[in-house]
Amino acid sequence: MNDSTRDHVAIQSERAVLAAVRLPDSKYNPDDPFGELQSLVEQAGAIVVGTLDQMLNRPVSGTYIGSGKLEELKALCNELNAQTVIFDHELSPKQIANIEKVVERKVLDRSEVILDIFASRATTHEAKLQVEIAQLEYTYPRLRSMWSHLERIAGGSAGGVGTRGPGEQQLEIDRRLVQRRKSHLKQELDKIQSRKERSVEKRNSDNFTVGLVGYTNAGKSTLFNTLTEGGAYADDRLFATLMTRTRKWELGSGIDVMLSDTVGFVRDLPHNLVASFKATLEEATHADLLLIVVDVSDPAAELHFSEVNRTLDELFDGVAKASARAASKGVRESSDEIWQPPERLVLLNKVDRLKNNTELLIWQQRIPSSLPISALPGTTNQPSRGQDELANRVRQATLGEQLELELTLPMREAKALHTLETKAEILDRKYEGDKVIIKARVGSRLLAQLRSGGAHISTDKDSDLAAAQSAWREAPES
Ligand SMILES: Nc1nc2c(ncn2[C@@H]2O[C@H](COP(=O)(O)OP(=O)(O)O)[C@@H](O)[C@H]2O)c(=O)[nH]1
Ligand SMILES: [Mg+2]
Repeated sequence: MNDSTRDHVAIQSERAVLAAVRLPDSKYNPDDPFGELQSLVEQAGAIVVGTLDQMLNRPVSGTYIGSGKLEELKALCNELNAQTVIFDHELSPKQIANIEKVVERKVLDRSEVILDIFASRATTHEAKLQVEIAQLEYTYPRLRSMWSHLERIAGGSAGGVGTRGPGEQQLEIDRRLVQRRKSHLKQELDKIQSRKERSVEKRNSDNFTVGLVGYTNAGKSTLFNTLTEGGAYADDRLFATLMTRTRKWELGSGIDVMLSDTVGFVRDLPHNLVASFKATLEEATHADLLLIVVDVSDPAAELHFSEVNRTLDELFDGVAKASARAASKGVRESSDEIWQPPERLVLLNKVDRLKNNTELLIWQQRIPSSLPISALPGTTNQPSRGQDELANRVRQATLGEQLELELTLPMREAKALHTLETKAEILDRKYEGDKVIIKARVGSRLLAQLRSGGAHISTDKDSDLAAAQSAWREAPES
């Protein structure tokens, strides 16, 4: 396939200049006009060395950007020693060819960058198929113009940078190969999807898992790095569809959770990638807690927030129904495994960029449980904002709802006793024969975890708890 695509659309570690035309109806944050594209390009592994934009009432048809700006763009690339120019729009093959001719560098559009990110991250067979089909669909219509362009710059002879002038005949063969490949991939994808039971996998009960979700440029990766600084990467299968980074996050008091950074929402996601994105998000249903990161300094923040919530609601609704259906058919062995949606905590990020407090107050009124935060690491002059409170909230979530209970354990449950001493609040303790009776404030989730680990603990409220416990997936498999 390499011969029929531009052979180096991947931009890993290339120096890139970003370019954009701002039309009257363009969606962008005037305070951070290249923020979203920069986040995308960096996710694809390139280094952004410069930016250039132009206000226009409508795009110039042949080159999208004006001819004077195009010369400026070339000069900027020369000055900054850039290898690649990335436009914040979808460009036609002809436009790409025309721009490349002037700037004498590889030109990519926004969709190609997104495709590149998905291609480099797809891990499951299904995701790989989806991405390859998307690439064929996006690249295929561009072949003719691309090849004639490449032929021109290669002077009609074989060789040159990444070119092998294929000629008309070769072109026809390439097109047929692309079509054949595409229908083969689609068949294979159909097979996988019809086989795939939309089963609700049991969550990983060893680790409390936390997923970062939100739009691109919201600050997810920054927060991920700040919180887990220096931690080793863990190989976790949470979010396996598109490879994500997972690291241990130490919350203090001996409590660790696994934190995953995810591929973010993007505006105008190429339609043929929606399926892969949804599949990755679907894996978020297996997390214990989702941190929804919103860049409140972005004028589109409200739109982004409601889009994220709407998508999650839809997804969770679907999973809940599938889980209930499975339960009613008796597929489940016990009610312990009925799926519960992960908790959501909304993080109002980049509060340091807000010009006044009013906006923040409005957000906090709307979502009282939300947490203002700055994802940037703190400095001595400027301590980090909201991060300690975040750790507190997550620590609480790991323990579950606080219950005041009388617990009865055999003395030999030394490990469980130790865990209770460190993670619960012991109010009273007495010994009866070979049993310990403890009065404690204890998290329901902690208790369920201890029991699922095999500890024999009975409580004075076991009958009340039975119902509540069926909600915890860590509950013992009886
Ligand atoms: N001022 C400010 N900038 C932030 C904050 N969090 C993230 N950023 C910046 O926002 C940009 C996007 O962040 P990134 O973590 O890549 O976003 P992601 O796409 O959600 O992973 C980067 O330039 C960050 O430095 C914050 O709390 N305050
Ligand atoms: Mg990121």
